[in-house]
Amino acid sequence: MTDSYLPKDFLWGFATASYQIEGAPQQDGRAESIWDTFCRIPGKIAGGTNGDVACDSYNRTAEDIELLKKTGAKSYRFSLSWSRIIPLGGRDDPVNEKGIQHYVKFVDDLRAAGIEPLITLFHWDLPENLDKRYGGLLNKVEFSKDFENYARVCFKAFGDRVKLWITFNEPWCSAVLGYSIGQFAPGHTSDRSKSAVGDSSTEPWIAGHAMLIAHGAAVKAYRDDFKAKDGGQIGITLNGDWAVPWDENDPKDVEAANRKIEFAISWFGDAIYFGKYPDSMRKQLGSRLPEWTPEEIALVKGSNDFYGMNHYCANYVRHKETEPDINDHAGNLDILYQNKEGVWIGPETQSPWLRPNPEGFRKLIKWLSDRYGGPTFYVTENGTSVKGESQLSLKDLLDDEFRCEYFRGYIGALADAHTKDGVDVRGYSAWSLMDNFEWAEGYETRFGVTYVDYEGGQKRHPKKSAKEIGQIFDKYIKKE
Ligand code: PNW
Repeated sequence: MTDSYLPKDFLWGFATASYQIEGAPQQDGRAESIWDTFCRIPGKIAGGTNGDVACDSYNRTAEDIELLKKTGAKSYRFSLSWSRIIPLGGRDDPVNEKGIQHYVKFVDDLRAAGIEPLITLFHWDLPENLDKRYGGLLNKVEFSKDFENYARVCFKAFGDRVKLWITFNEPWCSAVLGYSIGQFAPGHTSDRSKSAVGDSSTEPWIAGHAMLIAHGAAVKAYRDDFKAKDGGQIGITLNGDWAVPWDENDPKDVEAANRKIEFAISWFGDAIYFGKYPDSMRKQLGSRLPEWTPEEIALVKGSNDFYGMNHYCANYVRHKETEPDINDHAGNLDILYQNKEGVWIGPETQSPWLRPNPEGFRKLIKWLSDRYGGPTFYVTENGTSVKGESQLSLKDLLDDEFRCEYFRGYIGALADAHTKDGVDVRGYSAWSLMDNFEWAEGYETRFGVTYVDYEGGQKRHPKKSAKEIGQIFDKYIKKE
């Protein structure tokens, strides 16, 4: 038995994102986002699918709230579709009242069900028009002004009802997967065989800088004009895995493991908490990493009320002796699943990048807490796919013991981090409430605690994990 616990009033629930669940791309005045156009590029999405229907959640909000209620969830993290709220995206473009009304009703219905909304403003689905108009994330001046305007429209419309705001979801993914590897929208890469556009030696760093400035601008707007009245909190959500040295006795591997985390997380975290980029990044990237102006530092430094942490897995990391490649965005190292003793870091899942390792969660949240002066954390995503789940019969896949075990391990590790390491954590959103459009992996990879029968009228079938999560939290959350 464990003595570890989570605080009373701990806010636990589930997470989703607009493009992954909503469908209804043309309904009520929505215009296209970069993901609508990206999905049409042949070969980008497994099975040639897209988010046109997804879970049809835009038309099934009542059903989704019922699902949440059944789990006992206290909160729901979801993202707003910028393309529904300001279809053309820009600060001089019209606001779409129908889009606003949809989310106002959804938030009211959630609250009536006793579920606290956590809103993400940007979960990757940039209005296509802004990419066309000025290059989207590559134009920090235009992008940050338009993002601030969009954020203000949202604070004004929902601010009295929403107390937790997340500006950006995983800027690393937008920057690296969208502007270097080309695996995510808008699909830039300097490899001309994969894409006609892009310069992956500079674009990811430019896009990352633009998101940081836009985040800072939105936080300033909230603090200046909304926070006193609405009393909410605002922060950014950063993704990051734990890194374990391939050879614990090799100082170069130890350093590489640290460097991996700096390139993935401190890229954004150091900017927000210290107003600078990590030295390891400056050393490798030189002038390819943007310089900070004093105005930008003033905007970005100190711009988190809380740290939103997305976390899924751990990797072994081995340093490279060679000079870093100009496109290297990881920190001149190899990412491995097995160390030199032949030990796997965790079992296989359906996602090539995801190998569960709960101890890594405890270590990383402690690492972050130490580095950033003990901020308040909300874990905004954590979850797993299951190898071969899509091939199972309905009966077998609903019995998702692998996923239950994942949650037991990870939530236990979080309670240990809170109790034994003194980490201030107040909430947790499991990814995901239901199976959904898993970006480049299409619909084959499922992360839901609810099975969605896409061919069978979108019927939702709760898996075993949907019930189990509440029991796990019940075990850890203090009653008094
Ligand atoms: C996160 N990687 O994405 C996102 O926030 C979710 O939208 C997504 O569905 C979820 O994790 C599961 O994948 C990631 O390749 C996508 O390392 C890819 C990676 C990490 C996170």
